[in-house]
Amino acid sequence: MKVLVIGGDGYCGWATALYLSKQGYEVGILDSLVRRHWDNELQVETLTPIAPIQQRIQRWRQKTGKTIELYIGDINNYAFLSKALGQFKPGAIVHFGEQRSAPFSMIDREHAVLTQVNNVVGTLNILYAMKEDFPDCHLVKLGTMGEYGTPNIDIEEGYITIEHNGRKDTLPYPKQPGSFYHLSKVHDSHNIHFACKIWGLRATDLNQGVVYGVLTDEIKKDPDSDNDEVDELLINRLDYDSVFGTALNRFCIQAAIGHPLTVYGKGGQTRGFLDIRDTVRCLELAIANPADAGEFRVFNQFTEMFSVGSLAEKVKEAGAAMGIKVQIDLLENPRVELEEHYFNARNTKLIDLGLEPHKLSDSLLDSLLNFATKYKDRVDKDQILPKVLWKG
Ligand code: NAD
Ligand code: USQ
Repeated sequence: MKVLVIGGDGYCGWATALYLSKQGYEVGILDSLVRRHWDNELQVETLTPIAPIQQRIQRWRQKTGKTIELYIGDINNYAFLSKALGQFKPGAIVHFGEQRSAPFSMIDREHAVLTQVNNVVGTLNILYAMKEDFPDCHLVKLGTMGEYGTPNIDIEEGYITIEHNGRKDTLPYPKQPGSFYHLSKVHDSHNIHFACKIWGLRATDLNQGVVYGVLTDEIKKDPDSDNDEVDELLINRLDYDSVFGTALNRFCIQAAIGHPLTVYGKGGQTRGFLDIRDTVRCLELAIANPADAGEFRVFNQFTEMFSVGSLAEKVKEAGAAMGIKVQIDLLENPRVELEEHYFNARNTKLIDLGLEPHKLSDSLLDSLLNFATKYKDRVDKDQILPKVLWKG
């Protein structure tokens, strides 16, 4: 089957494109490379030196004999998107191609507008292109667990059955997102749901939790060995700065450079997390088991729940075992969010399809800490502390 990975030059997209290619899918990557441009604008760099996309793809071909088609352009440009789809003719579209940082979306009005236009218009264009030319194609769209917020009841997978005044219905689960970025995902979900209903499109919304890790077999020098050495031309990005870096990845890199771990507020914020090796497998499972025509399916894509404070403690312990002394700082929270709350989300649908989770282990933390130590000279320490405040 032909799978177009939109956003395939990014963190989740690159790992997924290689994994699907290895599994025998015919893979295309579509990306505007705008993320590299945003890094330049913010003057931040991934911890790992990533090669240009053309070199990455060339290296993959050299190594495996597998070709990945490349389409460079913006999905907000409908003519470009429609032409690329016409050339590639996908059976499934995996859509990672969005502005994905909550702090980025909260910098100012311009960044909020950029985020919502980029994300909502891009997804709407994909829906129209599918309706026009590929009505049977399966859209696998990355949403986020943050769409739900932190309600004081259990979080279901997309829908909740409610009884009200003696009547009963199954309705989209209430959304209480915590940034203009997370809101863009809610808007996307509504648009996709509506398009499935009126045009009979098929879609899966993957409400993914926070992803950690960087090592997938495909980027290793020798994928069949236990040796963690990576191929420098295939290496994936690993963000650590306060705008694009995410909690656990940041904590490991902070530990490696001797910076106190930056826990925001009380640290009781609990989220769903998953290893990037499970991200790629979830995508494969969603593609291999497509939604029905007209179905808008929602899976919660995370494997474990942790509070950020407890993650910091785990990194401290792993550091101590490796002889790295780790300090934890409780910083004033730059965000507006609950710091102590109930959080219990269901995540059985992907497990039912066959996902075997990689639980967060000491060995994963060791490997991330080793990775961070290897590249620690590339860290710009000015990019660690948060600069974007939710209250402006
Ligand atoms: P990323 O920034 O590394 O990659 C996104 C890619 O999409 C980039 O290469 C970028 O150039 C491209 N892109 C953005 N807008 C585009 C456009 N208009 N046209 C074409 N290409 C465009 O992000 P990521 O961490 O790989 O996240 C991928 C997706 O997964 C996002 O939708 C994100 O919201 C979701 N997600 C990520 C995480 C995480 O922890 N990283 C967690 C949950 C959900
Ligand atoms: N946090 C800290 N210290 C830090 C960084 C973050 O305490 O140094 C806290 C935040 O305040 C928040 C939690 O950790 O409570 C998660 O923050 P994050 O930056 O790791 O993740 P978030 O902003 O939610 O966004 C990331 C991805 C986004 C994805 C989302 C999944 O960037 O694309 O949608 O994770 S989820 O969180 O489940 O919505």
